[in-house]
Amino acid sequence: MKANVLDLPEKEYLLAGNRGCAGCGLSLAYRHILKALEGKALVTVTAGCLTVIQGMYPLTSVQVPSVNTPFASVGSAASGLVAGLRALRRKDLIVLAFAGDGATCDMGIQALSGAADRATDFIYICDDNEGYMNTGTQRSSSTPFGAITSTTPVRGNMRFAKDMPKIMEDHNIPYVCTTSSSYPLDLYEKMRKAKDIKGTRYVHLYTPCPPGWRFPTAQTVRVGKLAVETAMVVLYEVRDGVFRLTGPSKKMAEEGKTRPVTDYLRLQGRFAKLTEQDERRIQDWATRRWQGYLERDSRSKAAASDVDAQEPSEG
Ligand SMILES: Cc1ncc(C[n+]2csc(CCOP(=O)(O)OP(=O)(O)O)c2C)c(N)n1
Ligand code: SF4
Repeated sequence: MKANVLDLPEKEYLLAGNRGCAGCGLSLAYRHILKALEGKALVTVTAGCLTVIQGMYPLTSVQVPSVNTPFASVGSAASGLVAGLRALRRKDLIVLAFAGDGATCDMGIQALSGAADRATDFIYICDDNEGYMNTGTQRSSSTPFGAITSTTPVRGNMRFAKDMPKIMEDHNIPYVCTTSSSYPLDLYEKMRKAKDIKGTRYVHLYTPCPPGWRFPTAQTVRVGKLAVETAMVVLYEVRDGVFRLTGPSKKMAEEGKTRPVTDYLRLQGRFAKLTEQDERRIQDWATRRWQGYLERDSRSKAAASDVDAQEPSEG
């Protein structure tokens, strides 16, 4: 059954007055993630905006236990925590590894790959704010083409982002999904689903960041929604190898509609130096990728109806 905003638990596990910037997509998302897990999580987190939001010892803004770990070892730290909980026969807690896109796509990819290869029973969330935001917006391999960062200040970033969810899909793990802080119900439902699956579950979470992306703090939800409506970000899940578009992306596929990428790009100061040719390249990239997702979605539907047709009819 689909979640409704009225179904969300009232209990808060991320407290108000934390150190996130005004309009931070990550703090909005983290609130819903902890609600979906009912606070029954043992979190391991790398240095980044979430460590700051969670607070510095002896203060904390969260009501869940949390371990800070170096960038390169969050996958290994999670494996150790899973083994520790097993030894203690604690079945009530889920290990949640949480890391930014710099920590995931650049520095921690090998330990994450190893944990997935060992079928470690945990949820990994890559919080993708498309750069090293906590240290002042450096480029990561998940930064989009054309974005100005403090390490690509002149022309902007000249490479398209690494497709991290696709890399995780190729580890043949039971669950991979993409979601966004601008769609809290989509995020909540996917977290509830991930919670009940055994093995490695990978969640790629897009979180707009007002200071890093250079837009007004009141526009966070709008910017995240425009990313999806222009197909710069596509929401989907892959359950046991079966791909399907979800939520707003599924609706866009049914209606055959996407908005031009300019609607998304022009709201953000980080894209201020794009030339017309750059914009065309980004539009082509988004259109080509979207087409690929539509084809995958249709193939999955066709395969499901083939199976239905082969089922012996009752009676
Ligand atoms: C080994 C090491 N190098 C550098 C740093 C400094 N540092 C702290 S947070 C951070 C940025 C992390 O970026 P990302 O993983 O994308 O997370 P975000 O800050 O965007 O949440 C860096 C470089 C560090 N803590 N440890
Ligand atoms: S820099 Fe960006 S991601 Fe980090 S706390 Fe501020 S708004 Fe959130």
